[in-house]
Amino acid sequence: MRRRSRITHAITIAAVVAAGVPAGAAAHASLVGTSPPAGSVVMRLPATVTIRFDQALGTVTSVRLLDASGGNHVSAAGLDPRDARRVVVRTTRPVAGRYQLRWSVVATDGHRQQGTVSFRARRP
Ligand SMILES: [Cu+2]
Repeated sequence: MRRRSRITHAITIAAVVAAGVPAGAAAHASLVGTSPPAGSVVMRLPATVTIRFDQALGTVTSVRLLDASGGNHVSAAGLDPRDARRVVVRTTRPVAGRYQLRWSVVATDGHRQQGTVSFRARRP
């Protein structure tokens, strides 16, 4: 999956360069990090979880924040209106335990990116 998307991206860059357009025009977004960070243990689920990329995004396709029993704790998710590199996720119904933050976005070059990050909350 990851390899395939890299290959697709390389082909896109090659096509853009061949067309004489600067390669920088093909903005490809990579995950910079999340808050809470991957693998971290927080006291409680924060009211806002953020996902940061190195390039502006076009669309947030889906964001889920799943607890150990599969319950979704997202009340709203979307691009930060002041910074299109950031996805802001409002959370709800905090519980203790492991969370999986699953995101799917489309970068401004039209490429879909998806991933999962896990963290834990000590208390509800
Ligand atoms: Cu791309």
